[in-house]
Amino acid sequence: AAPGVLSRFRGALVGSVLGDCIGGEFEGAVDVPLDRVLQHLSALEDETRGDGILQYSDDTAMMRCVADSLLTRMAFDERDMARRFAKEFNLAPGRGYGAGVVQVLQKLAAPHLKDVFQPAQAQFGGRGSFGNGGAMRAAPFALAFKSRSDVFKYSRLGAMLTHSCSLGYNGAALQALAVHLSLQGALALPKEFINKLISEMEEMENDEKAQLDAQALNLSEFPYCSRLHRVKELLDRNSVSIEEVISELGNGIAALQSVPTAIFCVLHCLEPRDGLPERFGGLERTIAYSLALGGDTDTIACMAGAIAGAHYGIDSIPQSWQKSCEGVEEADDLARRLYDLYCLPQFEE
Ligand code: R7I
Ligand code: MG
Ligand code: MG
Repeated sequence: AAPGVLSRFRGALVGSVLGDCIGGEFEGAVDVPLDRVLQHLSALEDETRGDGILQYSDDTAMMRCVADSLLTRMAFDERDMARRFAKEFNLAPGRGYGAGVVQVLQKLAAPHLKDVFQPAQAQFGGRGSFGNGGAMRAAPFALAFKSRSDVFKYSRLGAMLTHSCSLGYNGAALQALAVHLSLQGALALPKEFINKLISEMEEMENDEKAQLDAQALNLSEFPYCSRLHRVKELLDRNSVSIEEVISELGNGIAALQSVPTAIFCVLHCLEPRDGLPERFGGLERTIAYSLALGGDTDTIACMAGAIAGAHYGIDSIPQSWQKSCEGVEEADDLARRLYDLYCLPQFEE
């Protein structure tokens, strides 16, 4: 039976934390043999290792700030969210933040900062960051807002607190949209799922700022749409190698090289795959496959984990995996509370 809505909410945030914690092992690795991935995953089943041994990184730390802010303010409040990012960074600066975003987080800590979007706009010579830091924390927007337009609007604004380049915030909106659709069961029809993403991104990228950024970075006119078309082509092939996925979609720290990749991982792993254990369910396959791509593995697995968790639900996630990762209980609690908020009629705008 298809999972219920609450199970999907919990699966989304827990799946995101698992991807971050489990994927951290291979972040930045160029070549990750599948054997090593499976070894890493089977070690999670070892009861003698102790609970919460795999620590979460900036991906989860910032996702928690987003969820906490939306829950406390019962709306998107940019000042509150910015303050939480800065406070969290100050408390635990060693969680593996991107090299550039650290400057933004330090500026956001200034008590009398007038415009909380300004520090992000000063990044990278004024163009802003195109990193995937906005996308990695975007899932809670899909759990907090019902309408697609609100999910879009607020996930973009939330990303703009650190990423003012359109590639950065549009990547966040794409990730939030993928979680939004997955929560509604849209992955039951994978072709329609990807077509919906493409048509929504066509509208989003048909925008002056998006076109200027794409031009300045020497990209095609509709960068996300063209990557999503490549996702579609790869899905249509009989067999796809890891090398092809990396060269067609990327596995890097830029949102453009990781959000469509994460979406591909989820779609590709809807079915059993050669080389992955038969006993694996879809969420386990998705995370294992994301790790095998190498590169920005914690973030790609975190984003793929959120989309897949929203599809398969919390009961698809092995207990041993949940016990191995720091912050799972907290993420589960945030998901339950976001579900309660989602069910409140007054939260509809
Ligand atoms: O995007 P961001 O928060 O980093 C997230 C990543 C995830 O993988 C996390 O797991 C963590 O490891 O970091 O942080 P940013 O510093 O804004 O962007 C990440 C990196 O992308 C930067 O440090 C740059 O190397 C690169 N980058 C750019 N390089 C040149 N020009 C981002 N934007 C630009 C740019 O405009
Ligand atoms: Mg990280
Ligand atoms: Mg990362």
